[in-house]
Amino acid sequence: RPRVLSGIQPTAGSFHLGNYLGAVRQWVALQDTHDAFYMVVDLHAITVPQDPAELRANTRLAAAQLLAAGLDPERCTLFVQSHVPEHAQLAWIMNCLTGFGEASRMTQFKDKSAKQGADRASVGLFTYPILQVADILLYQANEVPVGEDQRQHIELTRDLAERFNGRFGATFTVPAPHILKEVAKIYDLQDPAIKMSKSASTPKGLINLLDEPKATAKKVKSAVTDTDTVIRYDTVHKPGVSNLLTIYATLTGTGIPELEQKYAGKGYGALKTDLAEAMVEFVTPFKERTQAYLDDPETLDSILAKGAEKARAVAAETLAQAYEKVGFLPAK
Ligand code: AQP
Repeated sequence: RPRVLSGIQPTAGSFHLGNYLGAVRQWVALQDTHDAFYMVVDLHAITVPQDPAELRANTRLAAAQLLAAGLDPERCTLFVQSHVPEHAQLAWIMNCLTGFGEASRMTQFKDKSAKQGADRASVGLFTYPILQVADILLYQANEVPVGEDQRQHIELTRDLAERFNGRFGATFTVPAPHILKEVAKIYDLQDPAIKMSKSASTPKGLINLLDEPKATAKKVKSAVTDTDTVIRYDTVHKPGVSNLLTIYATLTGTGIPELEQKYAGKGYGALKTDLAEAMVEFVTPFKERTQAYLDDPETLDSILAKGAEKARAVAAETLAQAYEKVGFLPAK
């Protein structure tokens, strides 16, 4: 079976709809066809300041949401990044293989550091993509299921895998991005020119999966569309409507052409009402399942401990190979 690896940050509060449709939903599907490794990336989270108690709680919350979304510890390996020290160890080697200029070209760093003020951004935020490289290469992943915003980081991963292999001999699998075109970028409900994101979206533009279902329905109903009335998929002229169609089609497993037909001659109100209902149907049990995992932290922690053990077995083997290739003297 080909292998997949992906990660998600332990965000305060909740995953948002972009995280779910762009990434987590694919993770669930890939469990059946791939040897799947998924992690909560707490090392990545501390690239911006975190309250320690909240970080710990959010790490459990992220794991609970992943299980609620359909990850099954019997069919995939679910773990917490800091439980596997090899991530930081391989990241150091990768840091030393990356050019400063090369790292400086990462657009996500430019965006995020611009928001914080370049001087205040941490060096960790700068090297974040390189830690991501290590995350992926440690597991010899063939594919990495992510949203479009991660494409550049996967390119960097490929470059560094090839560079290491070229310099030291074949060691790492060169991974490919697994990005589903239709859902690669879910847009903000209030500003369909920007991606839905926890840092850039306003509360009304962002659907948090654990929000009150009623509040979510309200956000869908007040989504920005356009002054036209036709329900048609056209990302250039009708970005707001197209985004709603994408979300609706994916959540309900309906084709977009079918939806266009269904709403022919109907107004935006009808589409929004139906989508709001579909959203409520999705988030209500999701919220309940998440809570059930949170109410039983012992079970949750033991799932994560088993996941870490499985992950470490793979990561340690890859790291040992990399250490040997680089020329580190083995500890006797
Ligand atoms: N709007 C989106 N559409 C599709 N996919 C998305 N992802 C994020 N936003 C969208 C994908 O979600 C996965 C987990 O992402 P993360 O843990 O890196 O979270 P993030 O990127 O920090 O989420 P945000 O909201 O995008 O955060 P900020 O605001 O900090 O940039 C990834 O696979 C990502 O592609």
